[in-house]
Amino acid sequence: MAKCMQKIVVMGLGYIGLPTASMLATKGHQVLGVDVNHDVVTTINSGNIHIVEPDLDILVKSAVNSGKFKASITPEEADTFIIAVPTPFKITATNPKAPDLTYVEAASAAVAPFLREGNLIILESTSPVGTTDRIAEIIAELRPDLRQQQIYIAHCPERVLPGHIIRELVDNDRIIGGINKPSAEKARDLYKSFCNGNIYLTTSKTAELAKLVENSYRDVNIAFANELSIICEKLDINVWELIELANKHPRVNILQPGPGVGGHCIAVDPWFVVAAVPEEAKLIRTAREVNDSKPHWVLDKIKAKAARFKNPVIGCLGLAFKANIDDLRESPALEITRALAALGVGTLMPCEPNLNSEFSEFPCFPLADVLRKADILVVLVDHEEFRSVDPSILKEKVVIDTRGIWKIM
Ligand code: SAJ
Repeated sequence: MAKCMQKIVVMGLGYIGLPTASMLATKGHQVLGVDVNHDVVTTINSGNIHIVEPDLDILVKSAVNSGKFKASITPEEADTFIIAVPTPFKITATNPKAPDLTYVEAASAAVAPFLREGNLIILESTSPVGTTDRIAEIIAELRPDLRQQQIYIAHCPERVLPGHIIRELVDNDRIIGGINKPSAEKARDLYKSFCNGNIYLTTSKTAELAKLVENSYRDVNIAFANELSIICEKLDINVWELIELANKHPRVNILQPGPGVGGHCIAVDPWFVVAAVPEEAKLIRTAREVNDSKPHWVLDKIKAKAARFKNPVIGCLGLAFKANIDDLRESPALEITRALAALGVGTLMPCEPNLNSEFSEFPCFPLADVLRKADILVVLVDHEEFRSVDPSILKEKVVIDTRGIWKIM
C-alpha cells in the first residue's frame, strides 16, 4: 500500500456510507464496508447497489472490481473507522422528537474491540451537539486499556444532496471538528485524498451544530415559502407569480412552496436543535410546525375540490419526497396519498415514474392513463415527466398544483 493509503472501515452502507466507501476505494484505500443487513452486503459484494442514486452503480462496481472494496457484516482492524449510520428521532415521555443515538452508539461499540493505538474514528452521521464526545466516552468505557490521547475522534458531517451525491462528495467544502486539534488534522489528511473542496477545521461541537444549522436554515426558508402559499390562497393571489416577482429584488431569494418537507434530513435535523434548546429555538420549531402542517392543508384542499364530484378519479402525480428520485422517506406526497386512501376520498390513481415494481402499497398508473381518466389532478412532486404535460389536457381538469410546475393557483 502507498504511504498515504489506509485501511478504512465504513460502518453503515446507506446513502452516505456506500458512496463514501466506494469513493475512498477508487482513490486507492483498502475499504471494508460494514452493514447489519445481509442482503445489502451480498448485493454490494456482487458489484450491485440497493439504492437509487445517479452514477453510484458505476462507482461501486469499479470499487468492487478493483479488489479495494468489499462488504461484511462485521468490522476488522483498520487505520480509520467512519461511522455513517442513521440518526432518526424517537418518542420519549418528555419529547416526541428526541434524537435517537442507538445506531451511533451501536456502531461505536462494534468498532471498539478492533481499535489500536493511533486509530482515527470519524462520525459522518448528522448528530446532536455532544455526540462526538459521547463516542469518546463509549470508547473510553469499552477500552480502558487505550489512553484517551491514543485514539483520534472527529466529526465530519455529510453535506451531499440526494440526486447529486457523487459530484457533491468530491466538490463540496467540508467542515471537520475534532475532539482535539490532532484529531481534526488527521481526518483532514484522509478527506484530502478525495475531496476537491476546501476543508475547514473546528471543534466537534461546532461541526455538529453547523450541520444542523445548514438544514434548519433551509427548513426555515421553505417554511417561509409554504406560509406565503397559504397567505396567497386567502388573498386570491398567484403565489408562483408573487415569488418570481419578489425574487427580482437583488437581495431576495424566496424558495418554492410545496406539499410539505420530506426526506430523512431537513424534516428531522432541526428537531435536534429544538431538543437541545427548546426555549431558545423558537423560529426553528415554528418552521418545522409550518412545514409539517402543509400536507394537512393540501389534503383539506383536495377534499374540498373532491366534494364537488360524485366519486371523482384523483390523479396523484408523484409519491417521492422530491423531484426525480425514488426516495419515499418522510415524503409529504406519500402522506397525502395515504390519507386520501384512508379517508376513501375518490378513486385514486397514483403515478410515480421513479418507483420500480417492488412498490406494492398502491397500484401506480402510467402518466398517460392518469391524464386521460382523472377528474382532479394533484401535482405532489415536480418530476421532469410531469413538466412536459400538454397544457390543453389540463383545461378539462380540476388541477391542484402544489409544486407550481404549471403555475396554476
Ligand atoms: N423543498 C421545497 N421547496 C424548496 C426546496 C425544497 O419544498 O424550494 C422540499 C423538497 O421537495 C423536499 C425537502 O424540501 O421535500 C428537502 O429537499 P432538499 O432538496 O432541500 O434537501 P435534501 O433533504 O434532499 O438534502 C438536504 C441538503 N441540505 C441543504 O441543502 C442545506 C443536503 O445538502 C444535505 O446533505 C442533506 O439534506 C442531508 O443529508 O442532511
